[in-house]
Amino acid sequence: MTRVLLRLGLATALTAVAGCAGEQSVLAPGSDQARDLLVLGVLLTLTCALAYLVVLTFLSAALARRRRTAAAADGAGDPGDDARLARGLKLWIGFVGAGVCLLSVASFTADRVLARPAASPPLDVRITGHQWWWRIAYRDPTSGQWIETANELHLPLGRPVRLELTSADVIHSFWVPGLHGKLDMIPGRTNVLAITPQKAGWTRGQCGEFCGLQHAQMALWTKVEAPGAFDAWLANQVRPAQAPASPGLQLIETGPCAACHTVRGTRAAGRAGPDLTHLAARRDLAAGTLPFTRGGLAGWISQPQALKPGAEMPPSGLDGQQTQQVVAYLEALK
Ligand code: HEC
Ligand SMILES: [Cu+2]
Repeated sequence: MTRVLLRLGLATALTAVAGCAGEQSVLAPGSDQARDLLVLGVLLTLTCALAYLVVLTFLSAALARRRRTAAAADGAGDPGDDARLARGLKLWIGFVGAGVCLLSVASFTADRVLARPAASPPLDVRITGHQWWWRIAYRDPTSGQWIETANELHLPLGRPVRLELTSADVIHSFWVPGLHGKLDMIPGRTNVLAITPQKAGWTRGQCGEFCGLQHAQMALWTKVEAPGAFDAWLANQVRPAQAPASPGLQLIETGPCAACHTVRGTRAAGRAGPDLTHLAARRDLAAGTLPFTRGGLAGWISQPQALKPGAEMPPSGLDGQQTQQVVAYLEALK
């Protein structure tokens, strides 16, 4: 029995520890805000752990003492005990009071620091949660117009970013643990999150509020890159589709795809699904459901319901050759 319990405990602990590592981790802060939150989290945990240890120590001492008293024949207490108990209690109340004050000041300060406006004008990004994908909009630095992309967030290293978060349907939650805490995306309301990324590379985010059947397949890969690389990425996103006209484009423009998807620079201007203008520049399909590959793309277009049951996209109804043509066009949307 104890061995089973021991093994279960060990397995649980290992699973928990495994969850701490890797690409989606609170313990690997990649921004000023994530670091501040981690410092606060460590302080809270250590203070509570210390209080727990003190309680356990005194509990064990009390148990041992009771055994000793019971063993003594007369059972009379030591008069010095009461005085010691009173002193111990005063110390304990002092410790708890100081701990509560410390944690209140620390969390108040962290909150103020997180709410502080950016020192330089931030980059504005709007993110809208959808069942079950992310609409992302950036402002074109030259024209000032908002341009759209989806499902992959790019941020410049070292530059403050202001994220405006909302939802188009149910409550979702923006959660990229390497960059900040979780913030809900609520229909009809805009919540703002300030982030200054400090670590280049990919980090994974995930919708943090149960939002329906495919909530688990609503990932948000985020790439923090050097300002030059970010500007080049944004300049490319701003351009209309670069793929030449082809039978695939014709199928998209005349078929049902255009009712839901936009490919800027073509007649496809639907708004119900993700913008596809630079689809081939993304690493994944359908909010992290499958990697961007030719086979994945063909499978997704033919049978989205088999890959992400419930997704708001119907099967294309295209035959094999048409599917290949559409895939060839989409692959050229760099
Ligand atoms: C009824 C609206 C609708 C129609 C019609 C439709 N789609 Fe979609 N499409 C969506 C939605 C919604 C999503 C997001 C699904 C998700 O990830 O949960 C999507 C996702 C996609 C994606 C993945 C985008 C990304 O950012 O990863 C591709 C590619 C795509 N659709 C291509 C097509 C093509 C090609 C057609 C026509 C054959 C088509 N869609 C028809 C609504 C539609
Ligand atoms: Cu969700």
